[in-house]
Amino acid sequence: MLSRRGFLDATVGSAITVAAVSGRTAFAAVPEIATQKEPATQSPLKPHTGPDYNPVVTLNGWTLPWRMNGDWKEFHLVAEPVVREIAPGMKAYLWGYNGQSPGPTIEAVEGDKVRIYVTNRLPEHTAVHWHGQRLPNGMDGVGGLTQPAIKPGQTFVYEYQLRRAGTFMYHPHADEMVQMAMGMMGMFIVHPKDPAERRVDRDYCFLLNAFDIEPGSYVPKVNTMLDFNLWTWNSRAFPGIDNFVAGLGDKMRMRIGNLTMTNHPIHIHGHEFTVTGTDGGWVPPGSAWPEVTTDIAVGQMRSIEFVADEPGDWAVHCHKSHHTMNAMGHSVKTYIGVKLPDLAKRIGKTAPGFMAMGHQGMADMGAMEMPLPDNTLPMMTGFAQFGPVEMGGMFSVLKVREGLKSGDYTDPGWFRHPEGTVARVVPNAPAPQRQGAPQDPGKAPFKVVKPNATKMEH
Ligand SMILES: [Cu+2]
Repeated sequence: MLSRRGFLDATVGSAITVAAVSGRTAFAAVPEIATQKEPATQSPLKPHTGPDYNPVVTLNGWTLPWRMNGDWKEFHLVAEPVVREIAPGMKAYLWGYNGQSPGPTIEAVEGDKVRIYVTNRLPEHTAVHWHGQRLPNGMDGVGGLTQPAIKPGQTFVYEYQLRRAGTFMYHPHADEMVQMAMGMMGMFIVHPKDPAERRVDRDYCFLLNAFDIEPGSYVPKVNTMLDFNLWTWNSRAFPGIDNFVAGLGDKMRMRIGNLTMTNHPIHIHGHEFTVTGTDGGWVPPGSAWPEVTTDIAVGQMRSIEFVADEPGDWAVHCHKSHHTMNAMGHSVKTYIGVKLPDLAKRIGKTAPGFMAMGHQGMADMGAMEMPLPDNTLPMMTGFAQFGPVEMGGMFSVLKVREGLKSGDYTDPGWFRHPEGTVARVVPNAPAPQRQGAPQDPGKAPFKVVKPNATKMEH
C-alpha cells in the first residue's frame, strides 16, 4: 500500500535513483538512466518544461524523467532483467525497463518532439514499438521490418513528433511472445496542448498483463498461449495492487491498456462511467457512451471517466472470475456436493495429514491459512474490515472520501459507513426447508452429467 512517507520521498526525488550526474555528463550524448525498484505507486511527475498538465498516476509504477535538449524532449529507456514483487509473498524474475516491469510511463504533450534512447541490457536482441503513435515508418520499432534489431549492449535512438493526444503503449516487436510474456511493456501518455482540454482531477493509468509462473518458481513460462495463472495490473496481483484514491466529487479518469492474450471486461462498482478514449484517440464528447463494465480487447486502450460522487470502498475488477484469482487456484478440484469430512476421513487413513477444503464452495481458501509452496500467492486472499475479500488477480478498490486534498493519494483506510447503511443479518430468522428438494444426487429426478474433463479456458 501507498504510504504517505513513500509519497513525500518521491516528491523530493529520492525514490528515483538517477545515475550520478556531474556537470560535465549532464548533457552528454545519451541522457542519464533513471531507475525505480519500489513497487508502490510513485508520486506523479509534475511538468517542469512546456505547457502545464495534470500528470498521470501510474498504478504501482512511476513516470520516466526527461531532459530538454534544444526543443527535443529526451528520454532514456533501458531494457533489462528486473525483479518484480507481484504481491507480498511472491517475487518474479522478469524483463522490463529501468528496473521495473512494466517500464516507466512516458508522458509528454501533443506537438512535443521526443527523442527516446533505448539501451539493450537483455541477453537477446529487442526493438521498441510505440503502439498507437503516428510517426515516420522507420521509427515504428518492428525488428527486421522497419529497423535492424537492437543487439545486446547497443543503444538505439527514436525521434519523432507527437501528432495527437491520447493513451498509448510501448512494447517490443522482437521475439515478441517471449519478451511480452516476460513483462516488457509500458504506457505512453500524450496530453493535449491546451491544459484546459479534457482536464480531470485524478488521472490513473495501468496495463493489463498476465504471467504463467509455476508455484514455487520465479521465471514465467514464455511459451504459454492462453492458460496464464497470474492476472495482473502493472505486474501486480491483488492484494498487491494499490487503491484508486478519489476525493468526493473529483473528476476521475482511468486509462487502461491491454497487453495480455485475452479480453478483460473491467467493472467499477457504485458509479457509471463514460468511455472517452479508445485506440483511435478521444471520443467526441457527444458520442462518449455510458457503461459500468467495459470490455478491453487485446492490444486496445480505453480511457474511462466518471465523477466520484458516492463515498465508500468500491470494488474495481475484471469481470472474468478466474481473472480475480491467483496461481494456487488453478488446479483445485470441484468438491461442491461432496461430503468432505467423510472423504477426508477415508483419504486420511492412507494419506495422513490430508486436508480437505472446499465443502463451502471455495471460500475456505480465503479464510484458512493454507500452507503454500514458497513464492506463490493463494487463490483468494486479502482482508478488509468485514473479513476475507476472497479475491486475487485483477482486483482493486476505489476509495471515495470527503475532504481529501487535491494531489493526496494516501490510502485513507477503510470506509466508515453511516449508521444503518450496511447490509445486516436478520436475527432469529430460521432458513425455511425447501419442499421436495432432492437430498441425494443419486435420487435426483434429472440425469447426472459427468464433470467436464476439458481444461479450463482462459
Ligand atoms: Cu480479465
